[in-house]
Amino acid sequence: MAITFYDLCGKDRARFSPYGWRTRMALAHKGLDYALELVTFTDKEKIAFSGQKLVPVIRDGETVVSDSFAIAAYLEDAYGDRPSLFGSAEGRGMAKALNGYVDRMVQPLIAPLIVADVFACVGETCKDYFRTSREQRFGMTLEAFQAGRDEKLAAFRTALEPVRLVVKDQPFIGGVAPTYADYILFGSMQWARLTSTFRLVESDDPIHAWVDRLLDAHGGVAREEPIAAQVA
Ligand SMILES: N[C@@H](CCC(=O)N[C@@H](CS)C(=O)NCC(=O)O)C(=O)O
Repeated sequence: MAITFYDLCGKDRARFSPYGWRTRMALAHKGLDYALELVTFTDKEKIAFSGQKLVPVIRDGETVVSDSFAIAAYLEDAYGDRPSLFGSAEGRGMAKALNGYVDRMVQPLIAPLIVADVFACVGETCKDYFRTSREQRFGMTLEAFQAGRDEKLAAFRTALEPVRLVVKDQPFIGGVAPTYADYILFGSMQWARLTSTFRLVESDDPIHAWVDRLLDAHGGVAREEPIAAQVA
């Protein structure tokens, strides 16, 4: 069965979605080939068949799955003969807890550090949509939301402490090799790394070394992605 992966893209086909990276790493982990369909912020009719408006989406034969965690769970079940994303039922539960933690507690702390930089990486035809939708969400301009980011950094770094405590003692959350639990927070770090030159963690932070290890995982698929911030 051929998988089609619908991933978000910005300017110059840049793929920086944190959720898209979770799926991209999951597909690489499973060693699955796929056809790629890039979807811009204003091009969502491409995923109308999924019955919702967010990417990532995958289509695998007759099966359509949206939401990055649901996609990981689907891939785990449908491709049980490939390397496991969760390790066990217990691992799946722990990964889901981390997914909720990153979505609800970490992502909201990253957005005010980089959102105006992300805007610079969005394609011209999507800029109005991105600005209007995000400014409505945040209740202020992108620039005001990102202002004073140096002062907001400490809260973000503190929120990483639960993961830092793990990866200072072992290479990955998953142990000696990465699992889906790693890809969840990695997606957020990769989002910032690709769209902004703002330094989220110091180079001596164990989180920095962990990100570096994930950039090398699966043939370096994450490191190969061009840094949109440099061309924006
Ligand atoms: N819970 C979803 C969230 C997906 C999501 O928010 N995707 C963003 C891209 S990062 C999106 O499609 N945004 C479209 C928009 O803002 O119009 C997941 O884990 O996949």
